[in-house]
Amino acid sequence: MRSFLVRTVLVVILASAHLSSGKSVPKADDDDEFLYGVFPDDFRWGFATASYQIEGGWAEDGKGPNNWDNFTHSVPSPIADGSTGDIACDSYHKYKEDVQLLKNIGADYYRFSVSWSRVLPDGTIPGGINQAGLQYYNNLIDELIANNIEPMITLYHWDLPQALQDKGGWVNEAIVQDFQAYAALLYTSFGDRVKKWITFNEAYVFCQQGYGDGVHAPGYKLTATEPYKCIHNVLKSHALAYRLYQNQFKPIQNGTCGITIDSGWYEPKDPNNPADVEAALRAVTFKHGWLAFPVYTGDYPPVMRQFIDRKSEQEGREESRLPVFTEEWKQLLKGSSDFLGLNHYTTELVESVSRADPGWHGDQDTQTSQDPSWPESASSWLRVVPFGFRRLLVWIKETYGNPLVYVTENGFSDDHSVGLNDDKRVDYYRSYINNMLKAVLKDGCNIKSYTAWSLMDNFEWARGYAERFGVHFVDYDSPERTRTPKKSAGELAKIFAENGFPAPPQ
Ligand code: GBH
Repeated sequence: MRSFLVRTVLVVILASAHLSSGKSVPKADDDDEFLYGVFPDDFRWGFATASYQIEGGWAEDGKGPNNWDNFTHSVPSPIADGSTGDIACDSYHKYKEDVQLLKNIGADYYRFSVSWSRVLPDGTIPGGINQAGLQYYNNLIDELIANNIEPMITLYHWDLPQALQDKGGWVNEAIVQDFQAYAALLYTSFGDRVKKWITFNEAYVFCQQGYGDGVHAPGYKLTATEPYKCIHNVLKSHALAYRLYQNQFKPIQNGTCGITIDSGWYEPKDPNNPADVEAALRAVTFKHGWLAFPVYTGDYPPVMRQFIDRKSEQEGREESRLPVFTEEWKQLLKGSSDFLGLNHYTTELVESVSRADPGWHGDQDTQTSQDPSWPESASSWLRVVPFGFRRLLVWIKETYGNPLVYVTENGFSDDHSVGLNDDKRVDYYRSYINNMLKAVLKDGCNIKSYTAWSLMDNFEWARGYAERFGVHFVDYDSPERTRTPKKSAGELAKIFAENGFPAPPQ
């Protein structure tokens, strides 16, 4: 008993030492070199979209309303251009065309999400299953398979049935059971043909920006505890949905299940200042580790526990704003992902500052910014920093023990004035994919697929249709929502077909 305890304690200390020390990555001298080479033969290429951003058909064939319908319909509009996803790209009617776009580029797979309220109008099984909603996804899946494109499903990409939002959404723990029932319905309905499942897309965004910053649905502002509660319930929901698949579906269906976590890369503003170096490590740990530490170790990162507990105490609170997992939940969480889905777009500089504003931003004691010399996009937050992608991939390798990584999103925004000659997007894809190639060939990262965001221009959340991420141009003025390939579509078709960048002819 005693030696068991000693051993357990030691293992825990060693594991957390390894996990919290995650060295910051030194500057590489080959950052500016273009690496010629190809990915391993089993590497796969694809595109991603999300239900609310492309489908439209918001009130068709029995679909129930969701929190994004409500948010975009509220007055005054919280969306930059006052738009909604009511029609979006009309993919509810045009999915066959979407599949042809994928086929033309030579995509191996398509990552799309299911609109929860389209299949369960009030979010629950007792509230009734909408067969027409299931039929839509069955049709899409069958069309993909008929065209030799593998379906990859995200269960939750931010659109929550309004009936569940009305009960508190992700800050009400009851949602954990609702999500499990929803997951069971999808595994049962589609699992004979779908072998890759992603429970959540970027929980950071809908929890922090939805329940803390208020720029996303449901639009709750300035709450210092809700985003932490939200993530806590998301992690529990993820754990149960993963275990359900692992125990009841995987033995028969043979697929895999994981989670997608977004993270930028964080560079110290002053690399010679140890406080900034530590702050940069804290920033990536608060962003990526918030979700990924529980999934890999069963608990939140030690640095989050330390900072948030201390600040909560200083605020005179009885309890920490960061919730605590019971032993049982830790066990359910630990190892709850067959692969790590990664969404990455940009890099930030981090300064160490002491802050007193309660909440996820202030809790880190950091201030972030971007280098004005980094090339801009149409999105205020997105600058082009290709080497940051490689740094993040190496940090993930070292921090979590070289997990299997699927890059589930990466992309660049411009606006309608750019049209089809999207040279900056071409450069972005070439340089980011090249840095991923370095991560695989030079750094030994275990990355097996790459997903470009996005197949076509779509509803960019709080920015509406003003920012375009697609490799196909969507004409929102035409009732047909005509899709036209941009230059980047041709470039990605070439990279996909050649599996990277084979050496130029000598
Ligand atoms: C991903 O979010 C999403 O998964 C995808 O749906 C989205 O379309 C895509 O990337 C491009 O954004 O300036 O206050 O409006 C990436 C994370 C979330 C970062 C929204 C920028 C906007 C904050 N992005 N956020 S704000």
